[in-house]
Amino acid sequence: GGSDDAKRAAGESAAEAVSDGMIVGLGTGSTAAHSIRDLGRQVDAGLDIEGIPTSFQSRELAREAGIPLTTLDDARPDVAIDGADQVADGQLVKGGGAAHAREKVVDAAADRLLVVVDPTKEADVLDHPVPVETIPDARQTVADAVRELGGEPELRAAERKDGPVVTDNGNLVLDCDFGAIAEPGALATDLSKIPGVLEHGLFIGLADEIHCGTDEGVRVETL
Ligand code: DER
Repeated sequence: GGSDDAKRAAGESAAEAVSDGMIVGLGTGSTAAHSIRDLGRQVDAGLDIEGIPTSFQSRELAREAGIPLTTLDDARPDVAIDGADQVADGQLVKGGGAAHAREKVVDAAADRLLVVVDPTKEADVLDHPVPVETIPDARQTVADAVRELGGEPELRAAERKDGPVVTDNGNLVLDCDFGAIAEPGALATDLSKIPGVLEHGLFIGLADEIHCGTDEGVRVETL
């Protein structure tokens, strides 16, 4: 991935948009982690916010950073800050951290979604494999349906555990390579219809700003 300096620049740029009294959706991944750490420093300095985490990882990081937490049972985010695996024309592929089901709920509930990336995530056309979270029993029928749509599904293997990655929701992830995705909106709709699919990593029409960190500074695109 991109340089940590670029990721930090993006993360801190988005964190600047957070002000007193806000409820903030806290995204998952190494770039959003910089936003969480920056917000923690701002909370130490007196910023009055509450965070809604999007994964086990972002919740633990927010607790370490000292950010008071709440949930969607009690609040709605004014702004969410989250990373992406790829951005093209304002549309996202997410799910590198297998957290995209809860991320999409929080990101969609936010008034504004600020996406934090480095230049390695930017593309002209989305062509990154799309993570699809499936209930375990439906893995094969979902894989069949993905192939029908022209994708090549691959069960995401865990690193330091024998067998597959298991999500915070107890499900499995298929990384589905469709090559270049000409109509991401249409594919998103088709994937959502597959029985057994809990959520997929195409985030269509959700991003409001893209903060792209470079070694020279941050480029902010408002959508
Ligand atoms: O899992 C996710 O959706 C993350 O946001 C991921 O897409 C980006 O993670 P990174 O900032 O570590 O590259």
